[in-house]
Amino acid sequence: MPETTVGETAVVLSEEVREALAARRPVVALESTIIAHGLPRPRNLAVARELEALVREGGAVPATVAVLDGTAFVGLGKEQLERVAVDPSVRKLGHRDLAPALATGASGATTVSATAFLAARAGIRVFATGGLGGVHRGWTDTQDESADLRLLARTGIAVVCAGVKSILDVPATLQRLETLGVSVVGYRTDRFPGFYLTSSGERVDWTLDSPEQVAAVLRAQDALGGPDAALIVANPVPEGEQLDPEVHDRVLGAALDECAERGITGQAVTPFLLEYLTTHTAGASLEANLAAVRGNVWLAGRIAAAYA
Ligand code: PSU
Ligand code: MN
Repeated sequence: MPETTVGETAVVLSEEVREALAARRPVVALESTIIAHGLPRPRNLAVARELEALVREGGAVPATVAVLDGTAFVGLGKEQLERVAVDPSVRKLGHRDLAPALATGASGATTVSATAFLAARAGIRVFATGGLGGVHRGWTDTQDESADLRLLARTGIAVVCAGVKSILDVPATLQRLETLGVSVVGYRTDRFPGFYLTSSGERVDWTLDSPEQVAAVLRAQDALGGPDAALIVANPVPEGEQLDPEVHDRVLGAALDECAERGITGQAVTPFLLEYLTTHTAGASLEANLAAVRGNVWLAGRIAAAYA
């Protein structure tokens, strides 16, 4: 294990991100776990680049977050982004893994929890991803609840997402978010999105219709003394691009059975289920996932621009 010194350079902002933040120009944080562990190779690298381009189209600077050789980077260069996408030794890092990774010189992609933490540290207010982690089905037995929820409960960042992943127990996750004090708004919908599906069927209490309205909520958080928890901006995948709900329910059922049979637990659960769905829907779930992520990343750029 290489010895490293964790010093002031533990978190490094790219020059572009640093300059944008200093000039109060819009910046959008992007996570890297979806790239390294959520999408099949080699498509993942193309998607990583495309997402950064989409943020720019919205008028903001992309800040993809990852840990490389024991340093946390907010804003990746071309080669760094490539490494996250192609290097199979890149681990999956939640928030609790950051300190061990920094201390041991490890490299890893950051989940929502680790990304939200590092982005907020860097002074970034808007973050885009696909679907959040949450309370897993069968949680009463396994106690599997994504660390994303705990981090969102204590991090003042707006997360644009297509709800939480539909592989989860969605009502239980919404309940937890309520308990944790995380604000949830639907973007142009009064239904909580269902990740691959336009709607999870669950209601949301608030509906916002424009990036300016979302930016106004961020300013209201500031006026209330600064955000002490996240704002979830739940942006549904367009109905024409969602996964067929009947296919979704059938294949997800089989995926959950297989996951249990194979005894897959912990960090491996989410990547396993996502990959199973991609394979067993002949790629249709992947297209729906990508459509959701693209929409979120684009909207996040707009929100960041409206807030800056
Ligand atoms: N959204 C996607 N694909 C993903 C993820 C989110 O469209 O792969 C990742 C995020 O990084 C999220 C993680 O934080 O899945 C949740 O993993 P877990 O359930 O192990 O906490
Ligand atoms: Mn988990």
